[in-house]
Amino acid sequence: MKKIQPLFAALGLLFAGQMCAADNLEPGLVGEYFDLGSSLEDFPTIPADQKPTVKRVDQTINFESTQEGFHGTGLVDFFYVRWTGKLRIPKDGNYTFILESDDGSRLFIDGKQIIDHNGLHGMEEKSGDAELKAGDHELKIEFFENDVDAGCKFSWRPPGATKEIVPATALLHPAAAPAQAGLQGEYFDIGEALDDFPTLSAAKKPVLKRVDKTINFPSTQETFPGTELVDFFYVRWTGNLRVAKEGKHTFFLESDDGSRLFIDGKQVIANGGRHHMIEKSGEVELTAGQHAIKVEYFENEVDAGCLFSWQPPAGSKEIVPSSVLSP
Ligand SMILES: [Ca+2]
Ligand SMILES: [Ca+2]
Ligand SMILES: [Ca+2]
Ligand SMILES: [Ca+2]
Repeated sequence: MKKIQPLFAALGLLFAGQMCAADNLEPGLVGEYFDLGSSLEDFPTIPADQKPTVKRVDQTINFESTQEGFHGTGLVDFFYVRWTGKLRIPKDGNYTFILESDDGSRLFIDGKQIIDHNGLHGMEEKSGDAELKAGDHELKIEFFENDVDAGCKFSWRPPGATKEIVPATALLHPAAAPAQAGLQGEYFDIGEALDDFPTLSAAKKPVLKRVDKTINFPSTQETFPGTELVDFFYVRWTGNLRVAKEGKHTFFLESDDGSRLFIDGKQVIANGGRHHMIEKSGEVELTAGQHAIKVEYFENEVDAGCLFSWQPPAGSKEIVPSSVLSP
């Protein structure tokens, strides 16, 4: 059994991940924990603009009674928790829900109260039934602790099944917004002629910091796109490159004036010195996954441009797309 269980757990997670990817939901409920600081006899009224003391995703609501800090939150007494998200019902039928809590708790499905287990009490159960259609339903659970012991467990009994803690695969919340794509660009105004990459003092601050989706700046004598920089500047782009398929990757930097590329701290392209729009390339074997990337570029004067391209294994040459870059 010991060997089999992790496999089942892994498959379960994989399945849950695939199931949720399409509708942008992830397992678990959003838990908002409020420290209230004074005794409670029933559910508090929380002002809409009050920020929670702790906000996190709880995979299940299966919190044993404790007199210590409440399961990683540091909250001991006089607190209130609101869990929200979706309840994924696998098939139509009559579902029994059970809240066991110290002190009060209550359950809402699609805005309708199913369990009212309020007031001050020990770790006691209360149940409620709901006739539900297969699919996702709005879920809200509230819980408060006055003092001494605190615990809260949310279980169900689906049609024809036995009582169990409602699993994370049935509790969902909207996925966080995907991480911004592109590279972090730091633009430095050097203010004097440059023969090559400048050495910046640690104290030197960029005049501009932004995320550039791609490095795709054709040559111009005007201001460098989106900046006020014309001449005598230096740019450092940093972030991660996501490689889909292991193999030989060719990278290209075409720039006026100099540029260079580092991957995982190793220089892949040297295109330094003063020059017109000239392209240089470098090849590197990369494993699938994330790689640290740094592109440096400087402009002395007159024309300024920088283009960063690649040719992945079995692909054609293109500007490195924002979808594989993260700042
Ligand atoms: Ca307590
Ligand atoms: Ca209590
Ligand atoms: Ca220029
Ligand atoms: Ca130039």
